[in-house]
Amino acid sequence: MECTFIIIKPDAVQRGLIGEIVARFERRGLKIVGMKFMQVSEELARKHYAVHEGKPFFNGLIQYIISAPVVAMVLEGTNAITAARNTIGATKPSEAAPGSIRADLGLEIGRNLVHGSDGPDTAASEIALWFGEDLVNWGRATDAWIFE
Ligand code: D4T
Repeated sequence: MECTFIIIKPDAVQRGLIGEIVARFERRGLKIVGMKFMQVSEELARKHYAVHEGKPFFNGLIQYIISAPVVAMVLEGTNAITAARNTIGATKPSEAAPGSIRADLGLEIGRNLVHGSDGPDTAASEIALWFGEDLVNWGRATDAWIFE
Protein backbone atom coordinates (compact mmCIF):
# COMPACT_ATOMS: atom_id res chain seq x y z
CA MET A 1 0.00 0.00 0.00
CA GLU A 2 1.15 3.56 -0.72
CA CYS A 3 2.91 5.75 1.85
CA THR A 4 3.26 9.53 1.98
CA PHE A 5 5.34 11.89 4.06
CA ILE A 6 3.70 14.72 6.01
CA ILE A 7 5.06 17.63 8.04
CA ILE A 8 2.87 19.53 10.48
CA LYS A 9 4.79 22.79 10.17
CA PRO A 10 5.92 25.24 12.90
CA ASP A 11 2.91 27.58 12.52
CA ALA A 12 0.49 24.70 13.08
CA VAL A 13 2.49 23.51 16.11
CA GLN A 14 2.65 27.03 17.60
CA ARG A 15 -1.08 27.53 17.01
CA GLY A 16 -2.00 24.31 18.82
CA LEU A 17 -3.34 22.63 15.68
CA ILE A 18 -1.43 19.31 15.84
CA GLY A 19 -4.45 17.38 17.12
CA GLU A 20 -6.86 19.01 14.66
CA ILE A 21 -4.60 18.14 11.71
CA VAL A 22 -3.74 14.59 12.78
CA ALA A 23 -7.46 13.96 13.39
CA ARG A 24 -8.33 14.92 9.81
CA PHE A 25 -5.87 12.37 8.38
CA GLU A 26 -6.95 9.70 10.88
CA ARG A 27 -10.65 10.22 10.20
CA ARG A 28 -10.01 9.92 6.47
CA GLY A 29 -8.65 6.43 7.10
CA LEU A 30 -4.95 7.08 6.56
CA LYS A 31 -2.88 4.95 8.91
CA ILE A 32 0.04 6.38 10.90
CA VAL A 33 3.17 4.26 10.41
CA GLY A 34 5.70 6.89 11.51
CA MET A 35 5.45 9.96 13.73
CA LYS A 36 7.93 12.20 15.55
CA PHE A 37 7.97 15.62 17.22
CA MET A 38 11.25 17.28 16.38
CA GLN A 39 13.27 20.41 15.86
CA VAL A 40 14.42 20.47 12.23
CA SER A 41 18.10 21.34 11.63
CA GLU A 42 19.02 23.77 8.88
CA GLU A 43 20.91 20.93 7.18
CA LEU A 44 17.80 18.71 7.04
CA ALA A 45 15.63 21.65 5.93
CA ARG A 46 18.00 22.43 3.04
CA LYS A 47 18.03 18.78 1.96
CA HIS A 48 14.25 18.52 2.13
CA TYR A 49 13.69 21.70 0.09
CA ALA A 50 16.77 21.26 -2.19
CA VAL A 51 14.53 21.41 -5.27
CA HIS A 52 13.66 25.04 -4.38
CA GLU A 53 17.27 26.19 -3.85
CA GLY A 54 17.93 29.48 -5.65
CA LYS A 55 14.25 30.51 -5.74
CA PRO A 56 13.36 33.86 -4.16
CA PHE A 57 11.34 32.27 -1.37
CA PHE A 58 14.01 29.64 -0.49
CA ASN A 59 15.63 31.38 2.49
CA GLY A 60 12.28 32.34 3.99
CA LEU A 61 11.09 28.77 3.55
CA ILE A 62 14.13 27.39 5.40
CA GLN A 63 13.79 29.93 8.23
CA TYR A 64 10.07 29.08 8.54
CA ILE A 65 10.55 25.31 8.77
CA ILE A 66 13.30 25.59 11.43
CA SER A 67 11.56 28.35 13.44
CA ALA A 68 9.83 25.98 15.91
CA PRO A 69 9.29 22.21 16.26
CA VAL A 70 7.36 20.20 13.69
CA VAL A 71 5.58 16.84 13.65
CA ALA A 72 6.88 14.56 10.89
CA MET A 73 4.61 11.68 9.88
CA VAL A 74 4.38 8.82 7.45
CA LEU A 75 0.83 7.87 6.48
CA GLU A 76 -0.20 4.70 4.68
CA GLY A 77 -3.32 3.99 2.68
CA THR A 78 -4.90 3.52 -0.73
CA ASN A 79 -3.65 6.38 -2.93
CA ALA A 80 -2.23 7.96 0.23
CA ILE A 81 -0.25 10.63 -1.67
CA THR A 82 -3.20 12.05 -3.60
CA ALA A 83 -5.62 11.61 -0.70
CA ALA A 84 -3.33 13.48 1.69
CA ARG A 85 -2.65 16.27 -0.86
CA ASN A 86 -6.40 16.77 -1.26
CA THR A 87 -6.96 16.80 2.49
CA ILE A 88 -4.13 19.39 2.76
CA GLY A 89 -5.37 21.62 -0.09
CA ALA A 90 -3.58 23.83 -2.63
CA THR A 91 -0.20 25.41 -1.80
CA LYS A 92 -1.80 28.87 -1.55
CA PRO A 93 -4.33 28.65 1.29
CA SER A 94 -6.40 31.46 -0.24
CA GLU A 95 -6.98 29.21 -3.28
CA ALA A 96 -7.36 25.91 -1.43
CA ALA A 97 -10.65 24.00 -1.67
CA PRO A 98 -13.08 24.62 1.18
CA GLY A 99 -12.86 21.83 3.72
CA SER A 100 -9.13 21.32 3.18
CA ILE A 101 -6.68 21.99 6.02
CA ARG A 102 -5.08 24.99 4.32
CA ALA A 103 -8.43 26.57 3.41
CA ASP A 104 -9.99 26.01 6.80
CA LEU A 105 -7.00 26.99 8.92
CA GLY A 106 -4.71 29.30 6.92
CA LEU A 107 -4.36 32.33 4.67
CA GLU A 108 -0.79 32.68 3.40
CA ILE A 109 1.58 30.52 1.34
CA GLY A 110 4.45 31.09 3.77
CA ARG A 111 2.29 29.86 6.66
CA ASN A 112 0.54 26.98 4.97
CA LEU A 113 0.56 24.63 7.96
CA VAL A 114 1.29 21.25 6.38
CA HIS A 115 3.54 19.56 3.84
CA GLY A 116 2.61 16.45 1.89
CA SER A 117 4.72 14.56 -0.68
CA ASP A 118 3.76 15.38 -4.27
CA GLY A 119 4.45 11.99 -5.92
CA PRO A 120 5.75 8.44 -5.39
CA ASP A 121 9.44 9.31 -6.00
CA THR A 122 9.33 12.32 -3.68
CA ALA A 123 7.49 10.29 -1.03
CA ALA A 124 10.15 7.55 -1.13
CA SER A 125 13.06 9.99 -0.89
CA GLU A 126 11.42 12.12 1.82
CA ILE A 127 10.56 9.04 3.93
CA ALA A 128 14.17 7.82 3.58
CA LEU A 129 15.53 11.26 4.50
CA TRP A 130 13.32 11.83 7.56
CA PHE A 131 12.68 8.30 8.88
CA GLY A 132 15.13 5.88 7.27
CA GLU A 133 13.84 2.42 8.23
CA ASP A 134 12.21 3.69 11.42
CA LEU A 135 8.59 2.89 10.50
CA VAL A 136 6.05 0.72 12.34
CA ASN A 137 4.37 -2.06 10.37
CA TRP A 138 1.20 -2.80 12.33
CA GLY A 139 -2.29 -4.22 11.82
CA ARG A 140 -4.95 -1.65 12.63
CA ALA A 141 -8.15 -3.14 14.02
CA THR A 142 -10.27 -1.09 11.58
CA ASP A 143 -8.23 -1.84 8.43
CA ALA A 144 -10.82 -4.24 6.99
CA TRP A 145 -13.50 -1.53 7.34
CA ILE A 146 -11.39 1.09 5.52
CA PHE A 147 -9.44 -0.93 2.93
CA GLU A 148 -11.66 -3.09 0.70
P1 D4T B 1 4.94 21.70 0.51
O1 D4T B 1 6.16 21.25 -0.27
O2 D4T B 1 5.29 22.50 1.71
O3 D4T B 1 3.99 20.60 0.76
O4 D4T B 1 4.13 22.63 -0.40
P2 D4T B 1 3.56 22.31 -1.81
O5 D4T B 1 4.03 20.98 -2.31
O6 D4T B 1 2.10 22.52 -1.75
O7 D4T B 1 4.23 23.46 -2.63
P3 D4T B 1 5.65 23.56 -3.32
O8 D4T B 1 6.42 22.29 -3.19
O9 D4T B 1 5.42 24.16 -4.66
O10 D4T B 1 6.36 24.67 -2.41
C1 D4T B 1 7.11 24.31 -1.28
C2 D4T B 1 6.88 25.33 -0.20
O11 D4T B 1 7.40 26.59 -0.58
C3 D4T B 1 6.54 27.61 -0.16
N1 D4T B 1 6.40 28.57 -1.25
C4 D4T B 1 6.15 28.08 -2.50
C5 D4T B 1 6.52 29.89 -0.98
O12 D4T B 1 6.73 30.30 0.17
N2 D4T B 1 6.38 30.78 -2.01
C6 D4T B 1 6.14 30.34 -3.29
O13 D4T B 1 6.02 31.19 -4.21
C7 D4T B 1 6.01 28.95 -3.54
C8 D4T B 1 5.73 28.42 -4.93
C9 D4T B 1 5.30 26.93 0.18
C10 D4T B 1 5.48 25.62 0.09
